Amino acid sequence: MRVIDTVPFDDQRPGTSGLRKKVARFRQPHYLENFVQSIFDCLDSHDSKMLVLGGDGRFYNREAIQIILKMAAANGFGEVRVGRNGILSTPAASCEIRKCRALGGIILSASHNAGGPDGDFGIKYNAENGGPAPERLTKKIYARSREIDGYRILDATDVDIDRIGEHRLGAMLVKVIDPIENYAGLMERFFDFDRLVALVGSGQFRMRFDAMHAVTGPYAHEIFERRLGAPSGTVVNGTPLTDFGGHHPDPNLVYASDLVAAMNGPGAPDFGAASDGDGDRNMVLGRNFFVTPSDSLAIIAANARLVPGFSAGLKGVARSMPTSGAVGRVAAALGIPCYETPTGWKFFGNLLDSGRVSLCGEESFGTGADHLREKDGLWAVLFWLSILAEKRQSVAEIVQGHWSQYGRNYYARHDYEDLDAGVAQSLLDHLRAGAATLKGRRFGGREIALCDDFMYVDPVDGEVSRKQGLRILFEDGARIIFRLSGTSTEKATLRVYLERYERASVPQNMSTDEALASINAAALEIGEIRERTGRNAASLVT
Ligand code: G16
Repeated sequence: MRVIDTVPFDDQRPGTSGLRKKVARFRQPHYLENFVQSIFDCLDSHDSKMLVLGGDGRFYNREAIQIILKMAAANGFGEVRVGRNGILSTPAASCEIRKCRALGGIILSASHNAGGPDGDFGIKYNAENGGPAPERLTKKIYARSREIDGYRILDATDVDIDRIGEHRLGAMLVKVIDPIENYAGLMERFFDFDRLVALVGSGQFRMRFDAMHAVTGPYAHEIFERRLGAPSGTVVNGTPLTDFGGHHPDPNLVYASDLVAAMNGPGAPDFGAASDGDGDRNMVLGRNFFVTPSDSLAIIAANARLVPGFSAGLKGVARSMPTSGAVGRVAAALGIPCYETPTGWKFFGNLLDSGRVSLCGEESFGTGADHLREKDGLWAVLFWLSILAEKRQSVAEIVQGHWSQYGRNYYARHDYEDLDAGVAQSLLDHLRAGAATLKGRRFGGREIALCDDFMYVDPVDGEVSRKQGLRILFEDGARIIFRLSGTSTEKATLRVYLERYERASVPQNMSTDEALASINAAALEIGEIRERTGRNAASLVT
């Protein structure tokens, strides 16, 4: 065991979901090691405890795993369970941590960000509940990273992580595990696989799942094709590649354009879905039809009783603040609470652990439940298949039926990417400074009822999170939210969330652009977006 002298880096503050940086930054001498040692130093006691380790297979995944294994051994862990080939999707890692009662886990991923030598890399710590480290821990890790002066590492040869088996690294046991088995088993218990086989394996129903050359490929082949009997070829781009084939593994209408084209073209399948780099996001499509993540969450809530995993009904639901209010309307009809949290899956952890909610989701293509403590892309796809198996309607009919019962929340997120960080921050600061003066002003025929900076008080531990996004609420229920992304690695991304509600009695046939045009115009004006950024429009609309 060697103790290596080091000096702190000043940029190791975890963002919305762990530490994300360019690969080149992570490969700088001591950079990864400093952060890993900072994590280890902040855990209560890890002597002889178990750690779960894996990642989404992106460039630098394998090297990072070898370093972390040697550091875990030198830091006194008793056992590390690592996914074969270094692979573990984020939901599968959450599943392993919970199943083997590990102290926690390290997941190597920059999620939907591009990979490869010039792309992004990331590292996040998940706690013993299987969920992302809560803010009090990420703050502690950051503080530790600012003062670290050494890290411990074992001098040893690399461990063979490509075959299932057991190895010794000093006194520590390394177990190379099948990354799929426990996760697939959990899905079999949550859903009625016989019913799904009757749909997916019937030969009458066609689906396409795009794994985007990211981590879900092997999971999707196993679950959809082997266990549910979908024809081979249902899963496309199913081999994980270190650079995701040069694409952004981000399941949205822009980056999953091949899937979108297939779903909108002649002979389109009945159902399409995609997942992201580390398998926690999902996008759901019907023939010529896109389901917004916010609507998907609401529709899952409304159909919860269709799956064995929710046979007792929902205890409550939660959505991140920028996510549309659609799920809240379902919760009100069911008579259950709907919690509103800041952006970041970590904020759902306490609500799930305390049994307050069973289902949660975010506008950023994330949906999940109390079966794990991470959002879960394949789970959401299996849920949609369960709804389709029961209703035997098209995706479009299911969504339109939902709107005709609950009304429709027209919704879009406008991203202004690659902004100068100072410019983006000053735009937010300006809004913050003027927030108090906006009440009562009218934009596009709507009056502003409230403008504030969202603050969250965790109902379980009382922890307060401030400055979680500028909210502009209009009297008719329309909203504009401004916040900066916490997952960009270099420049800043301004996110502007637009929403407007129409009652069930009104025809729901406007396009989203049309429905939100005046709200977008108000956002441009209130935020002085053109003047401050030089942009006339968002670079990405989802
Ligand atoms: C992460 C978080 C999500 C969050 C998303 C976007 O997802 O886990 O909770 O909604 O980032 O965050 P931001 O708006 O700050 O960029 P993922 O899939 O990237 O891990």
